[in-house]
Amino acid sequence: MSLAAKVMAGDRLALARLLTQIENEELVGLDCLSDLYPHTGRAHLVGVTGAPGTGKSTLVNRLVLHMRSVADGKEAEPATVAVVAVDPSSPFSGGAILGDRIRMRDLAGDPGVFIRSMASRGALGGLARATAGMVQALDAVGFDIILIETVGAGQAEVDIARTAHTTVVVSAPSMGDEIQAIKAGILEIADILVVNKADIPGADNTLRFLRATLQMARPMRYGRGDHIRDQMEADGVMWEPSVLATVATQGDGIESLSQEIARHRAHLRASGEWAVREGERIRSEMELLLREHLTAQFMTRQPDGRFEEALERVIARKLSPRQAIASLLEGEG
Ligand SMILES: Nc1nc2c(ncn2[C@@H]2O[C@H](COP(=O)(O)OP(=O)(O)OP(=O)(O)O)[C@@H](O)[C@H]2O)c(=O)[nH]1
Ligand SMILES: [Mg+2]
Repeated sequence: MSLAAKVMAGDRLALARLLTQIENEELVGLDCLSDLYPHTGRAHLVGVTGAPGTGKSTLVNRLVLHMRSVADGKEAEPATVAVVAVDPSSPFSGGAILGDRIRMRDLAGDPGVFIRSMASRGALGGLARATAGMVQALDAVGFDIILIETVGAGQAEVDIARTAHTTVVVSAPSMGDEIQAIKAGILEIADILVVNKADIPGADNTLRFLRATLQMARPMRYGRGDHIRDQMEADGVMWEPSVLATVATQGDGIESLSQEIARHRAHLRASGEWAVREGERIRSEMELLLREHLTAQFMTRQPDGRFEEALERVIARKLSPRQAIASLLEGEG
């Protein structure tokens, strides 16, 4: 049986192996992913992002437990859930992965749950690509909901969160996260805002601050001239991001969060935004692949040292970047 067939038959070991191949960008894994691609497109992809230590993993763990314990909509069975946790592997947080795994132990043995941690070694661009690939594989095998945990510290993480249908941004009181979140442009991508650690004094301030900021940011959020969105705004079917308080360690607010995630999915479906986001997602994935492919092709065709030579001339201000690229491209033909 081929790897793709095994994975589709529900072989978890084969799935784990495939995810490793995708993470390492091995050709066999990427080919297998192409075979699985026609089966993707059904899962609800939910990004959970926020500053380090805000409680994302604890929250995700609780969410999974909750989602596995309630019926999914009209269907009698609970939704099946997969988690992809992207852990920054700085020397200081090396223990985080182990910690996450221990917290996830409650879920071991449930065939409706699959959890995968990956360390962010190497380039973040590669990480975003690997994450997208792993999510596609989990989508293809039929998980209803895929939670993607990333540390929202910069643009690369924001890009990962952007591959989701629904983005949950997690803050915690008195950590200066609010400012950081705005800096990283993370508020703009939030469909749901969570103030976790609501048991800590100061949580009310954070809630108020985020609600006020959201009000101010709103006119800018969809002001990009996208006519479908403009029309949706005019029709009054625009999603209003909500701000929820949770205490992940105690499970407080988890049910509301889970319901809000489901409500957002229903909104995306009903408004047509699901298809819009799907189109944007796939377009940016294809454009990224094309860019990488063309760049790699161009670089391999360059005689040794020619690009570096041009780079030096740009650094010395003898050429502009535009002129340098134009002359390199000219030299090609
Ligand atoms: N007081 C309080 N502590 C919490 C709450 N949720 C999580 N914590 C604690 O906060 C710490 C960080 O929790 P994690 O779930 O690992 O946070 P994280 O955002 O996943 O962290 P990174 O993945 O390292 O960015 C742990 O010690 C948790 O027990 C909460 O609601 N209240
Ligand atoms: Mg975590």
